[in-house]
Amino acid sequence: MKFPIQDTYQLYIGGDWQTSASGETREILSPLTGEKICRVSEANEFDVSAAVMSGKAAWPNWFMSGPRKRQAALMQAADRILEEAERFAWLETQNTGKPWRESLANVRTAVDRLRYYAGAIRVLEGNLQQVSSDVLSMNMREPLGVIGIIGAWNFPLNMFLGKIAPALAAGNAVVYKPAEHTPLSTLELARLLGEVLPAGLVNVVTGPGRTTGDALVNHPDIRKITITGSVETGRRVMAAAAVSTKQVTLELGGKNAQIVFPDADLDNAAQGVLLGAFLNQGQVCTSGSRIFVHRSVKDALLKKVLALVPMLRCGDPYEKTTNVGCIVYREHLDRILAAIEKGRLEGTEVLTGGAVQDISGYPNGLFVQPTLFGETDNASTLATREIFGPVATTHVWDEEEEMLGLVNHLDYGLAAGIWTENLGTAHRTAQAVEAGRVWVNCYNLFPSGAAFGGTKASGFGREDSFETLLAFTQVKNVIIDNSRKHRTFY
Ligand code: TXE
Repeated sequence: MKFPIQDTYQLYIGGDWQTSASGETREILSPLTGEKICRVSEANEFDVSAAVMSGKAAWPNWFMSGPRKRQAALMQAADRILEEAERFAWLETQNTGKPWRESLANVRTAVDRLRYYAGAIRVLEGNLQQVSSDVLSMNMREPLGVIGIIGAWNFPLNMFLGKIAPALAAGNAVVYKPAEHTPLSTLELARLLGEVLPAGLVNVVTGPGRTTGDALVNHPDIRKITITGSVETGRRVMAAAAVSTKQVTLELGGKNAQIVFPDADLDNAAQGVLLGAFLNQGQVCTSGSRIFVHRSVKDALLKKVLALVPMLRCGDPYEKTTNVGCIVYREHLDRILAAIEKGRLEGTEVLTGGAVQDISGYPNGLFVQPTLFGETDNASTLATREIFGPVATTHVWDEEEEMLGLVNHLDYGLAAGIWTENLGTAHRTAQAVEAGRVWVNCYNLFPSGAAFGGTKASGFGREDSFETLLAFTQVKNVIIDNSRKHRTFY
């Protein structure tokens, strides 16, 4: 299996490929081989402005075409993407190094998001109030205009489609900036979308956050910014967006706890703990990297978890049996290895993993072993900083109240997992944890319709749900007075 990749990608603006104003390009490297995959253009403020202008020209007609036509176009886009699912999955794996099977699952999830919002737009309604026999007040939902979207590199394909789908469904246009290292699937998807959607509705500008991203955030005609990234970047973007009174949605990662109660089904919990900590090589904002296990079941759980480790097959991502691929870029691999080393220096025992993984045929591949630390100091760097790699720590607890204090003491508040057979325990704990998403007896499920997002430093705003659609609209109130009577002020 192999699909074509262009040598150089230009910017996708107004339904066409355009050379960047500066003419500058950047090399995109394969995390599997370290070799160049392609080159992409670097957009500066003039390019961003051109993209915003084309969005501005496109969205009014798109909105006025009505929900039925918008639904049909989004459904058509979904069908077309699914027809080429294997190609998009292949491209995603080339650029990210994640297992091909996982990339394929990502394509299906993303297609489901398009279909979800295509359906949702048909039931999006305003409301009407009869103020008096003569006066009607109507609250009507309208789009915001042009939305600036900034993606991260861990799920490039999902992020692109999942973020643009509600914005487009609501009648907006988008200017999307993918992460520096992973623009490939986005650019190829933009080409396909251009065959189905009106020109100018979806624009893609590639380039660094500090220049291209910044130009997007500062552009006066962008009405809203939505970003997935680090806490530092999110705060910077929010501050910049305030200058031109833009709305923002921030999805900023986490340091998430998986809580195992004494009555948990330990076989289920052991599998879930592995999936929660190591899916996508741990490069997941919801990664369940802090495992809080009750002392009475600690040995039994760890024994089961360690027995399952051989099921994590790290290798050629295109092999059907591989379920652990590589890290997206070298500097990030170095950060992960440094975090592991720091953990060792802090005196924490490595129960499994802890080193790079040699994979035959990929001498330059960025592979690292799934790594589980034993009992970890809750105040250590290892236990408090988001590592965003396949690294998890064990935390043993005795008292529920104390455990919840430790779970909640970090600034992050994105996700948590609860493993128990008792519904009361599950319900009580789900309410007590400070997180926007709580899984009970499962982990890392992301169905369309389930509102996803964080609290505290993990950000705000919700994705993947009807709430998201609403957040890409604003309410316009229209009052109609049929009395023809001049009303007085009081
Ligand atoms: O993130 P950045 P990086 C966390 C994770 C990871 C760390 C660093 O812990 O190790 O962040 O990753 C764009 N104006 N997450 O350096 O810099 C940037 O170009 C506008 C968690 O990649 O936050 C990219 O497109 N945009 C996370 C995006 O922001 C700017 C996913 C994210 O990059 C910008 C990614 C600026 N000033 C990293 N600066 C999650 N929530 O899942 C950067 N960007």
